[in-house]
Formats: sequence, structure tokens, C-alpha cells
Amino acid sequence: MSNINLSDDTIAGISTPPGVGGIGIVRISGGDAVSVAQKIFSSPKKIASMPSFTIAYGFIIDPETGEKVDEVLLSVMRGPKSYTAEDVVEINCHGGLLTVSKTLELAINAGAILAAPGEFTMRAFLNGRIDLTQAEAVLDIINAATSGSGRLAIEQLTGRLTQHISPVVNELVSICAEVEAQIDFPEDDISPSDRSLLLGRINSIVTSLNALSDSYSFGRFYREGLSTAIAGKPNVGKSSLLNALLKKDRAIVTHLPGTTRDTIEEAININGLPVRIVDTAGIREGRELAELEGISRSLAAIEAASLVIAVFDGSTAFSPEDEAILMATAGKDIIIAVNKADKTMAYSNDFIIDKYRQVNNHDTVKIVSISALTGSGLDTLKETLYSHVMGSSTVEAHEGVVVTNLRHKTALDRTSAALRNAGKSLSADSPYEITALDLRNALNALGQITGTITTGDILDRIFSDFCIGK
Ligand SMILES: Nc1nc2c(ncn2[C@@H]2O[C@H](COP(=O)(O)OP(=O)(O)OP(=O)(O)O)[C@@H](O)[C@H]2O)c(=O)[nH]1
Ligand SMILES: [Mg+2]
Repeated sequence: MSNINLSDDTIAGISTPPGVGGIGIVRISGGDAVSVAQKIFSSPKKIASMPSFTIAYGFIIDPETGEKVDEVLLSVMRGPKSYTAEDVVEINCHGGLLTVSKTLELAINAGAILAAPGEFTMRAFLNGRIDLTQAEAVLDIINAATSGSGRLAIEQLTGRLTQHISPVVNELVSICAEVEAQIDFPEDDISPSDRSLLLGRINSIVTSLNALSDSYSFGRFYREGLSTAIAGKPNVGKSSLLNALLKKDRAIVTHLPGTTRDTIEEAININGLPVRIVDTAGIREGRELAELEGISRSLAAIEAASLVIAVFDGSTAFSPEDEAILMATAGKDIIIAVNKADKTMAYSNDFIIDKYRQVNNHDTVKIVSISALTGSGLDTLKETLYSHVMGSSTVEAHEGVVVTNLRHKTALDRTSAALRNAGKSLSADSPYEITALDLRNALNALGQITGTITTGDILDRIFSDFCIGK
């Protein structure tokens, strides 16, 4: 969103993705949106006399040549009740790059300037219609890979995070004002009991911000997907499992051990939860260079994953190589998948649970019998995966508000750090200037989440809700 033009220019851009589609939309926003559009639009209706939120049928005409470019539907949304809070005209062209880009070109010739990436949303922010978290949510909705991530982004767009943070901002402003008053009126020193009250208020803010910040690990799953590695010795059916989960033949499967040589990553959607799944090369004593390289990549993928699906071939005896897989995944969150359940099993699930417990001290063992060949047990595996993510989250702890954006998490953590400093200086009897500075830092960090807090704001609010003469 760099190089944003902050002037009153009217901007135009193509709002639909490149390529051929049913329709393509050219969006124009700004004070001259209507007059720019009128120069290239031919219809019995004049745009200036169209009521807001109505549509007119007509043609896009090249004003130089009089040539008809496309048959279109044109809608008008007048500011401030529009996406950008400015006058907006949207032209629905027939799909196909040619007519849409020709229409855009004509709008530019008629006086609009080309919109920078994100500029429509940036204008909505600058015009005060949405805050920064909402602007960021728009981007997340566009990029949302699954219905689950889309839902979180939509909640953020409707200001969920901001609503959650505003009372905290208010509380912080009031604490800040109390401390700052001491700088100006040192004669009424804060009594020890008031001091411990202030400390208590600061600490409870830290607790609630930390809970919010912790939700990021869960929020990140939705944004980026849970990273899951499929690990196991050669030939147990790892690639077959990937293919079965994807419902397509993505990875090469053969009866020969050592088929997969490099990691393969794909995304799947489990109940709206995006999961990035990595198929790895089977782990065993290496035979040759390419396989050794593949194995070291497998180990790296296991290390990097949040969750490992450890696959065993239940139709053949449990081997030292299987044992090595349990060792390699020790300490990670794992789901044990005993594959080839369509054949006669060589050992029981209890046997493998025992083996697992010898190297891992997790109380609960997640184990599923599957057949990548017939698909049996795959639904149970998916459910286990899903509840693993849900179970590991603290999502209920903060009324479902989830931080999905690293910028927000960083700001929350910086706020907490500054507040801890404020608490320390307050209990250490340091000069109030120092505590006040820490509180200011905390407010600045928190305000950066919504982009609404400026130093001027703090001053205004301090003076409006704190009566200094008292
Ligand atoms: N009967 C049966 N055979 C399976 C099943 N899953 C995989 N196989 C067979 O097992 C063999 C190995 O499958 P792969 O998916 O290539 O195994 P892999 O673990 O990826 O092997 P590497 O890439 O060599 O490590 C193939 O012949 C598969 O058809 C299953 O559930 N049942
Ligand atoms: Mg494979």
C-alpha cells in the first residue's frame, strides 16, 4: 500500500481478478467518480440523477471515436455510504480482459488516476469508515483459503478485535491520566493503597492482553494452515495417505521402498480448517546420496511441523525402523496412523501404544487405524486432526476473539512488556515520569492495532474524562 495518493484524486481500478469471467468490474471512487463515468457511459439515464444504490443499463463508449466498447450495468453509491466513503461508480462489463481494461483505460483518459494496490480500502480507512484491523481483515477475506479463515476475517472486519480492545484502551488512558496528574500535582502523592490498586489494574490488563496474544497460535492455524508432516519408514503408505486426503494422485506411489525423494506440500480443508500437509521421504538407513538428502529433508519437515502423522504399516511386523520413527518424533504432537487396515494386522494398537509410551511421556495417545487404499478410517483421522487443533487452543478463554495477524500480536506483546515496566517502576517508587512514560509506550503500542490512537487523541481523552482541578 505504498505510494498512496492522499489527494482528492478520483481513482479507478479493475476489482475482479485477471482472466476471463462472467463479468469484470471497473470501480471508480472519488469526488469526480460520477462525472468521469458519465464521459464514457451512454444511456438514457444521466448518472448524476440516479439515486444512490441504483443500477443503470447502457454502453461504454470511447468518447474520441464514438465506438461502443461494451454493454454494461453501471451502479452508483454515493459517499459517505459507500465502500470508500466517497462517491463510487462500479461498471459491470462482460468478462474478458479486453473490454474491462479498455473501460479502465477510458476512465483514466476521462480524468481518473490508476488506483494503487489496496487504495480503495486505504481510502475507507483514511476516511474513517473502517479501522486498521478492519482494513487488514478485508485483505484476509480476499486471501482466505477456507470457510473457517473467512469467518475469522469477517468477524475482524466487523470490528470484533477493536471492540475487545477499546475498553482496555479506555482503562489504560484513565490509569495514565491518574499517574500523569501526580507529575503536575506532586503534593497529592498516591497513597500506598491507591498505588496497589493501580498495580492491580495494570496487572489485570496484562493478563487479558496475554490471553489475546496467546490466541495467535490458534489464529495462525486459520490464516496459514496447520503444518502437518506425514512421517514413517519407507513403503508404509505415506504418499498414498497424502493422495487419499487430497482425493487426487499428487504423489507418486509404488510398491518399492524409497519412492518419495523430496518433500511435497499440499493444502487440504478439514471442517473449514486449512491444513498444510507435507509428504516426506521414508526414513531408514540411507542407501544413496539422493535418498540421504531426502531423509534429511524429512527430518527437517518433522522438526518444522506443528503436528506429525506417524504412519506405520500394520500388516508387517513392527521393526527397528518403526521404532526410529517414534524416536524421531519424540516430544512432538503426533497422531499415530496404523495403515493397511484392509490387510491382516501383524500387531495390535495396544502394542504400538506401549512402544510410543517408552519414548514419549504424553498421557493421551492419539491412534487411528486407516487404509489409504480403501479410505477406511480417514474420516476419523481428519476428526482427530481437527480436535487436536481445537483442543490445543485457548479460544474459549477470550470469548472467541482470535488474533490472526502477526502485527496485532506484536503490538499486544509490546503493550504487555511496557505495562510490566510500568508496574515495576510503580512498585519501586520511581519518579512518576518514568511510570507515565511506560504507560504512554503501552498506549502507543496498543493504539497501533486499530491505528486510531495518536498523541493528540490521548491528550484530548485525558482532558475530557479526567477533571484535573479536582
Ligand atoms: N493394502 C494396502 N496397500 C497400501 C495401503 N497404502 C499404501 N499401500 C501400498 O503400499 C505401497 C507403498 O505406498 P506409498 O504410498 O508409495 O508408500 P510411502 O510410505 O510413500 O513410501 P516411500 O515414499 O517409499 O517412503 C504401494 O504399493 C501402495 O499401493 C493400504 O492402505 N493398504
Ligand atoms: Mg512416498
